[in-house]
Amino acid sequence: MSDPCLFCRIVRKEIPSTIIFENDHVVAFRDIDPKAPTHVLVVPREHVSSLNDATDGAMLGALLLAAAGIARTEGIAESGYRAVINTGGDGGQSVGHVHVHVMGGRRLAWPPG
Ligand code: DGP
Repeated sequence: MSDPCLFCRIVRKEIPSTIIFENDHVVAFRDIDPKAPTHVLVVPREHVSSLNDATDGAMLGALLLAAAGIARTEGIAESGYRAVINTGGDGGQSVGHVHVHVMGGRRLAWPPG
């Protein structure tokens, strides 16, 4: 049976995506439905369902360091950006593999809707 996790399949390149960065710990690819001029998802190679299930501090650090690096290479580090981890139903999480949204390139409203 094929892996039901969409992002695990993207990590393994079974499903095409526009990957812009990868290292031993994380893979980053463009969101299929961008909500800002730059909208990248950073995911761990290892399957972790949500932030609620994350116990590996090194993995979480790798996600955030990759997010900051992507902001620099995307040219939004100085103008500003948002790194968001939607978690659970009220948090708006729709894919059950923890991921950081890196969004920028326009002024983002606060608070989010
Ligand atoms: P969230 O709602 O926080 O779980 O974010 C999931 C994001 O994943 C959402 O912004 C859309 C994106 N997404 C869903 N399916 C795909 C896909 O097949 N490819 C890519 N690149 N992004 C996807």
